[in-house]
Amino acid sequence: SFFPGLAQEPGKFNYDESQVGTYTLPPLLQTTGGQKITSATQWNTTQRPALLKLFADNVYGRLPGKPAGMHYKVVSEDKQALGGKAILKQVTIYFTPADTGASMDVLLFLPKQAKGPVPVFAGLNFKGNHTVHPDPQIKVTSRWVAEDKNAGITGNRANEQTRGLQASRWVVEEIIARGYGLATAYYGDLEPDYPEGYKTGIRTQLRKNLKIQPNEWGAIGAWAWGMSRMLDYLETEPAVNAKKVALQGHSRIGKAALWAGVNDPRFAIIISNESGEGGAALARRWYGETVARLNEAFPHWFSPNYRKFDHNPNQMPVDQHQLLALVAPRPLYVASAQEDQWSDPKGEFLSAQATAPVYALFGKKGIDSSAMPGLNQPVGETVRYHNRSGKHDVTLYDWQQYLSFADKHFGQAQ
Ligand code: GTR
Repeated sequence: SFFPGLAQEPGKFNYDESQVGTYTLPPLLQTTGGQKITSATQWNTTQRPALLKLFADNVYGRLPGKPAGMHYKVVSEDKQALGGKAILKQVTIYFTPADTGASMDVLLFLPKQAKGPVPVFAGLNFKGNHTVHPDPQIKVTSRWVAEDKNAGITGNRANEQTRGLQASRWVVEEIIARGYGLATAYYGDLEPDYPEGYKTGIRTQLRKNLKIQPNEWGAIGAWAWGMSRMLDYLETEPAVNAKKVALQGHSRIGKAALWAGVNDPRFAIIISNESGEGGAALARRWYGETVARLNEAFPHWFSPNYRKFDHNPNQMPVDQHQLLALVAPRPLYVASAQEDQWSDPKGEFLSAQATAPVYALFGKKGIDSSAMPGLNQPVGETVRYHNRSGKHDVTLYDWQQYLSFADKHFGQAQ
């Protein structure tokens, strides 16, 4: 765990279905002023912008736009990666006109055999690009990384021994074999994940004399913003079909992927892998992690306004099913893991299921049944859900579902 003590602490929270109690979710198809939403046009012009603003002002904070002077530099390109099956490219995105200021290193794998621009999975990683795959040419991050005694990460510095450390979470060979590309960057390039991390991250780098406002973006906002900047770059890459970019995120990065996905309609598919509280899970359902615990453990993730709801999530003007509904009409995949009760699999399912009436406005089918599906049994069409057996993680099983989901909605990649 990133935060010592957390492994024991969640045991003190509610894991008893009989204690969840009752709650009323804020309506999807009615405005705060009481107006009923009955068409896709009304959703797009009235309800969607209103909800997006409520999430920005009360939960995640406001996002800035694309900075002027942003530019890209190719750092390396290998046309014979993965034993000749892939192109491996490393590109640095500079957020300012200078090549010395704020930047993000993108690692891109593309299938070699592609006949044209390919669909791509995009997402941020937790420990540096060099941990995504053991290929020795991938640059080892020089940024702050979280301590990990088991992996030999001490002094907040990455090392050669951590190459490929997270490879099981990215299944690069599988993604390439199915005809997709993969674009990833280290989330710490945007903001190091600790309470004071913003001081060296883009929130400070992009704005001198940052004074944190009540609806200021937090680290989740910074990571989400970086995802959109990665997409800006992908739009300039001729080998990529930027209209077919599926954004994937796990856990805290899953919360950020949802926030990026609802703000940036260019992302064609959104995938939340065990994003839990502050992500896909309903806040009003008292089970597993709570808003209070989230804000106490991670005071830098959300906007200061979110703290107002620490002890009364019922007072929030929104709940997370509304965030998921903002993905509509685009395909959305919400995934849970059974042993990850901290993320509240059922609360993630109910939230995904609740979006069905919004997808219906667009003639799309979400999840019909309100019954939690069995283990490893994905359900739903344009909104899909599974509860995988096993622990909090991203596995080959998860990726196989995402690849098939992308095949279905993008048309087979190869
Ligand atoms: C936990 C946190 C969760 C989730 C997770 C992760 O400590 O309580 O909300 O974000 O970290 O990112 O792995």
